Amino acid sequence: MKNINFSCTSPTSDECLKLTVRKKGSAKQSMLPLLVFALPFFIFATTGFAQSVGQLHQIELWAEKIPAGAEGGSERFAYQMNSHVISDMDGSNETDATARYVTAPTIPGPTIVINEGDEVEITLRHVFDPGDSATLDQVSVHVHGVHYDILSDGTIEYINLVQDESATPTMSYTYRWTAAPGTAGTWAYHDHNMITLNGAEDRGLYGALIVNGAAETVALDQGGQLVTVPLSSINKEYVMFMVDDAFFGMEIDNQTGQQTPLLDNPALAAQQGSNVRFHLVALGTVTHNFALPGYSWIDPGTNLIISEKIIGPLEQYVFAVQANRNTQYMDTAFSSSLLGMKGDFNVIP
Ligand SMILES: [Cu+2]
Repeated sequence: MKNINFSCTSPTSDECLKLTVRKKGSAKQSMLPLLVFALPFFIFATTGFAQSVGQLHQIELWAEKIPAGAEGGSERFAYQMNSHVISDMDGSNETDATARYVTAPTIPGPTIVINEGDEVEITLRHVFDPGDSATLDQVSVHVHGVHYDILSDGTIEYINLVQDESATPTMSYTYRWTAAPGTAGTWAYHDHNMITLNGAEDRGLYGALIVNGAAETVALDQGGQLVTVPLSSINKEYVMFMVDDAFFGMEIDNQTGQQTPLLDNPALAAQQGSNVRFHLVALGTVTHNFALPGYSWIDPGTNLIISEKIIGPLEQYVFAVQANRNTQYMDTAFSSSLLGMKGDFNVIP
């Protein structure tokens, strides 16, 4: 009783007892309507959640050493999708999506496409050959944009103060990501632990995660006309990584889900009239100025029609166009243009 009525100087006085009783009674009276009022919402919220809950992606990713290019240079490493199984959260209704990916380690690594509300359980295996200089190294997956706890950061103990979160030659490591509401977007993932504290993304260990929003729409410029189309009308995705001196890409055919890695400054091709979404992901340290002459697009989150975009280190940018003319995509920033960061965008009649 003392705890209930703080305003009483003497808890045993008549006035205090009256106050306390009145408070207890009023509390009971006020709780009941609240419960009656809240219960339907609670039931609605739980069933609503059960219906709208996303899917579970169980992924096994390999990190491997690949042969250096003809031009030599330092050792290269790459991720390979070994298996990707999509199911309901309880593991029922499994679909095997592994056939979407090429059966080889690739730079860039596989693009993981999920929906807002989904969860990813990604097990990384370190599969370098014995004798490789990196054999004793740790390798990891560190992702941007989605939610995870400290054990899925993909960093080493020196950084995260908890433990090394790496696959080693003898142990795999499993990371768990949640594409919580608000995480829709295109995000980079990369190694954080091999060779340096910042990882070996510069040697090829990087890829993208696309989180498609619930009921997401895409704004398109159709001959100067601003139109909004559903995500399902996008025929092709181009994930274009801008490293410091070249574009590296991944093409995704949305009809089949099939992914094709595209090496440096690749030629892109799309059917006349088809809708193409670009996902630009800047890795490295320089600022880029992306342009697609002859095209303009809606700057997402605005109603502005623009025709080039500055993208800083570690930024990402997503926009869509309708293919209607041949051109070149390019980075017109001074040093990038000197390096020839551009490629063809061909439209197939
Ligand atoms: Cu990063």
